[in-house]
Amino acid sequence: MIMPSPHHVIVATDENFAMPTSVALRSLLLHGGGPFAISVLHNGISLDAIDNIIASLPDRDFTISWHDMSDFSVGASAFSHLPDAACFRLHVADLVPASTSRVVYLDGDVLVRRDLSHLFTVDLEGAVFGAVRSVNFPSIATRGAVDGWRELGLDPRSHYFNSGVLVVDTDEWRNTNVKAKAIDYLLSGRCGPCLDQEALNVTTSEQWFALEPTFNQQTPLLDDQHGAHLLYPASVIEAARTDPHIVHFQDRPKPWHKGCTHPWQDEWLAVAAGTRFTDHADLPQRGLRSELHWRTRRAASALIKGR
Ligand SMILES: [Mn+2]
Repeated sequence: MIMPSPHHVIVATDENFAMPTSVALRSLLLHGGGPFAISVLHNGISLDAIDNIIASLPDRDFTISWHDMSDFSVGASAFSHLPDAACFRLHVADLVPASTSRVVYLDGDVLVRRDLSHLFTVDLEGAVFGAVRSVNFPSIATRGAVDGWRELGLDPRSHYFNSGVLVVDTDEWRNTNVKAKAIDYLLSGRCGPCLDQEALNVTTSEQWFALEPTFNQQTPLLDDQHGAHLLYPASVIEAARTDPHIVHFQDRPKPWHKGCTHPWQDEWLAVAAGTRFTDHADLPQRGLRSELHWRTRRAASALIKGR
């Protein structure tokens, strides 16, 4: 009998992100597809955290492997404001068998809402990876995106992506030496606060494939401007706003923090309730009040901006 080849998924976490990572993986498995081969990159998390993540996953067809990346030198030591795990995605092509040509990387602060099979078959047209265009930073030259674009010789109009969801062609990634180039850029002293996201945008400018925004619903898409500046067809924006495949809780407060008013927090909490992680004192009770708060805030914002 020929077994279907597994869909490789990579996540990266530290001890603090173990709980949200378990929610992201649980939501992935609950929506079918697969079988999945999951690799978790971490910086020496506890056995309790590992046990809890495993016990949080539904009884589906998957394997899970653990990779301690503590020795990776581009991490917290160089960039003290972000955890090591934030740069681990650069290893995405090193941890899967050579026979695997595609890996999906997911941030720990995502909620999968639909079957992701499309991401494992979509034609990347020779690109190094697929990603979703950033809503905050529509192009390389947007202030704060790649402020050194001129010296780097980059086209200021080239689009900038959000690195929370990456569909990687591991052969192209290795062939174009993305990891080494991104690390060089991180260590060059030019890089801004978005770190490996900026480094990857510099390294692969014009070499990435644009996925539809439903695969990485970024929070600014939900405000009253609806990401109109990205000039997607209205139906594409509407699908990403109202019924996304992946919600990316990119801003704080995160759904596990007090004061979160994100409209998909309830769905995130429902998946979190099925995990082994139950003792987060910080988890708020979200009810009618916070729903009203969210709507009031959006309405007030619309009034202030006059639309
Ligand atoms: Mn994120």
